[in-house]
Amino acid sequence: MYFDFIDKVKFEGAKSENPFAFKFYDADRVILGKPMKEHLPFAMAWWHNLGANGVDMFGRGTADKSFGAAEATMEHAKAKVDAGFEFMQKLGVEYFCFHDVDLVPEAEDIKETNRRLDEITDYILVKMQETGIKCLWGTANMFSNPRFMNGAGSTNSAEVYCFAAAQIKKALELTVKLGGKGYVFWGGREGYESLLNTDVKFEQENIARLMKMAVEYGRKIGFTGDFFIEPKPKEPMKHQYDFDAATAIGFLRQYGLDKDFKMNIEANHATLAGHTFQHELRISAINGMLGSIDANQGDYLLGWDTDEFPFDVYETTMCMYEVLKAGGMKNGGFNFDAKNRRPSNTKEDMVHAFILGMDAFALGLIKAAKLIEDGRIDKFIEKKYSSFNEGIGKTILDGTATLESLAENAENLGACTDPGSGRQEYLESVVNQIFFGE
Ligand code: XLS
Ligand code: CA
Ligand code: CA
Repeated sequence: MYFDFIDKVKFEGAKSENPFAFKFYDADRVILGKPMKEHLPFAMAWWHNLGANGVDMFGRGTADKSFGAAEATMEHAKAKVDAGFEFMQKLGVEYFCFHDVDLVPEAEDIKETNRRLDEITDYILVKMQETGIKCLWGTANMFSNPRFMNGAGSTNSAEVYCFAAAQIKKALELTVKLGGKGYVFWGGREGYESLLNTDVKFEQENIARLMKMAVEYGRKIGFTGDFFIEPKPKEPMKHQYDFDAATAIGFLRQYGLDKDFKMNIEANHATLAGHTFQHELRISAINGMLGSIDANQGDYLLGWDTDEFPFDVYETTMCMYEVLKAGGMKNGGFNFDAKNRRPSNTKEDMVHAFILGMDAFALGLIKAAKLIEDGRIDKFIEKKYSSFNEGIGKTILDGTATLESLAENAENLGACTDPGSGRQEYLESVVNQIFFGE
């Protein structure tokens, strides 16, 4: 046992001062007809929770993630599985997400890496059967190995491209083996630093070719879930091709990949792109592409990917508002792609972080449901566009209007038309009333 200081973390309510209890996440509480745990399929990110030790460019790690085994060994890989499953069980987290190289130490030879992956996933499968814990999505890490310095799908080297293909092939096989509901393409180093040395068109076409091969192979081996693109505007490259949801959706449509792919939206990536988290979710949802969520938050004072545990309840509320409005996410969940701050370096801190994140999303769910039940925001928006329900507006929507008919109408309207107030401040006060009015 690695987390012997806790039993199963329980819901104790908002007044509880127990640091190892949920204050708001009550798995079986029904909200809008569904228990919280069905609204919120939480997932543990293997890489952060079991791997991130606080190392940064100024200093070594501060947290011990050895789990009692020597690092870079298969014993360590297994200890991570044991610790991960104990952690998920105790927190009531029902899913995990992984990169290939999160699971085992990468060998020099890809055949040996794959053998290790087979061994560890056999071990993981047993744990999954014992606990009922499931895989949300898998992915391939095509950005850490130096061979990917010029990209994976966007590399200049056909040989490196083969390595990328080999990793995707294996990661897809593992995702199918573990019953994963999704397969993620995060852009990694698919981007560029300088146009002086880059053929953008060539690189983007090659990325699309790789994705097409992935879809073909995935479907061939029985992958029925969703492929996801996870947009991010920068970091590690200066320009990442999957800048934001709108860009990624345009790319998928251009290359005929839109039937198989959806978006995996990460909060911190949205803010790096100069958008709100809610904006990225809305753009995905209105295009039928809200696939899954990487649940974290960034820091508005910092221009990089801080991957903090979500704590801002306004943000989680607006996220849940979008998810509820979209009718949930078929193959998606809420993956805590988040890490403890460097000085929060104990096992207790790992537990606090998940309690914080799960409570923040539970509160977001409760408040978003109230906003929807309250109905004032919906009513306002309906009324705002109501001029399109009749008269000249209706002719625009039903397609009978022409530029001439509209122009003629304008000529008869006189000097000025008032479109009506946007009432932003009023609506913001409604949100605060829902938050604090009881
Ligand atoms: C990095 C990404 C990455 C993806 C999975 O910024 O968030 O962790 O989620 O490759
Ligand atoms: Ca992510
Ligand atoms: Ca991130």
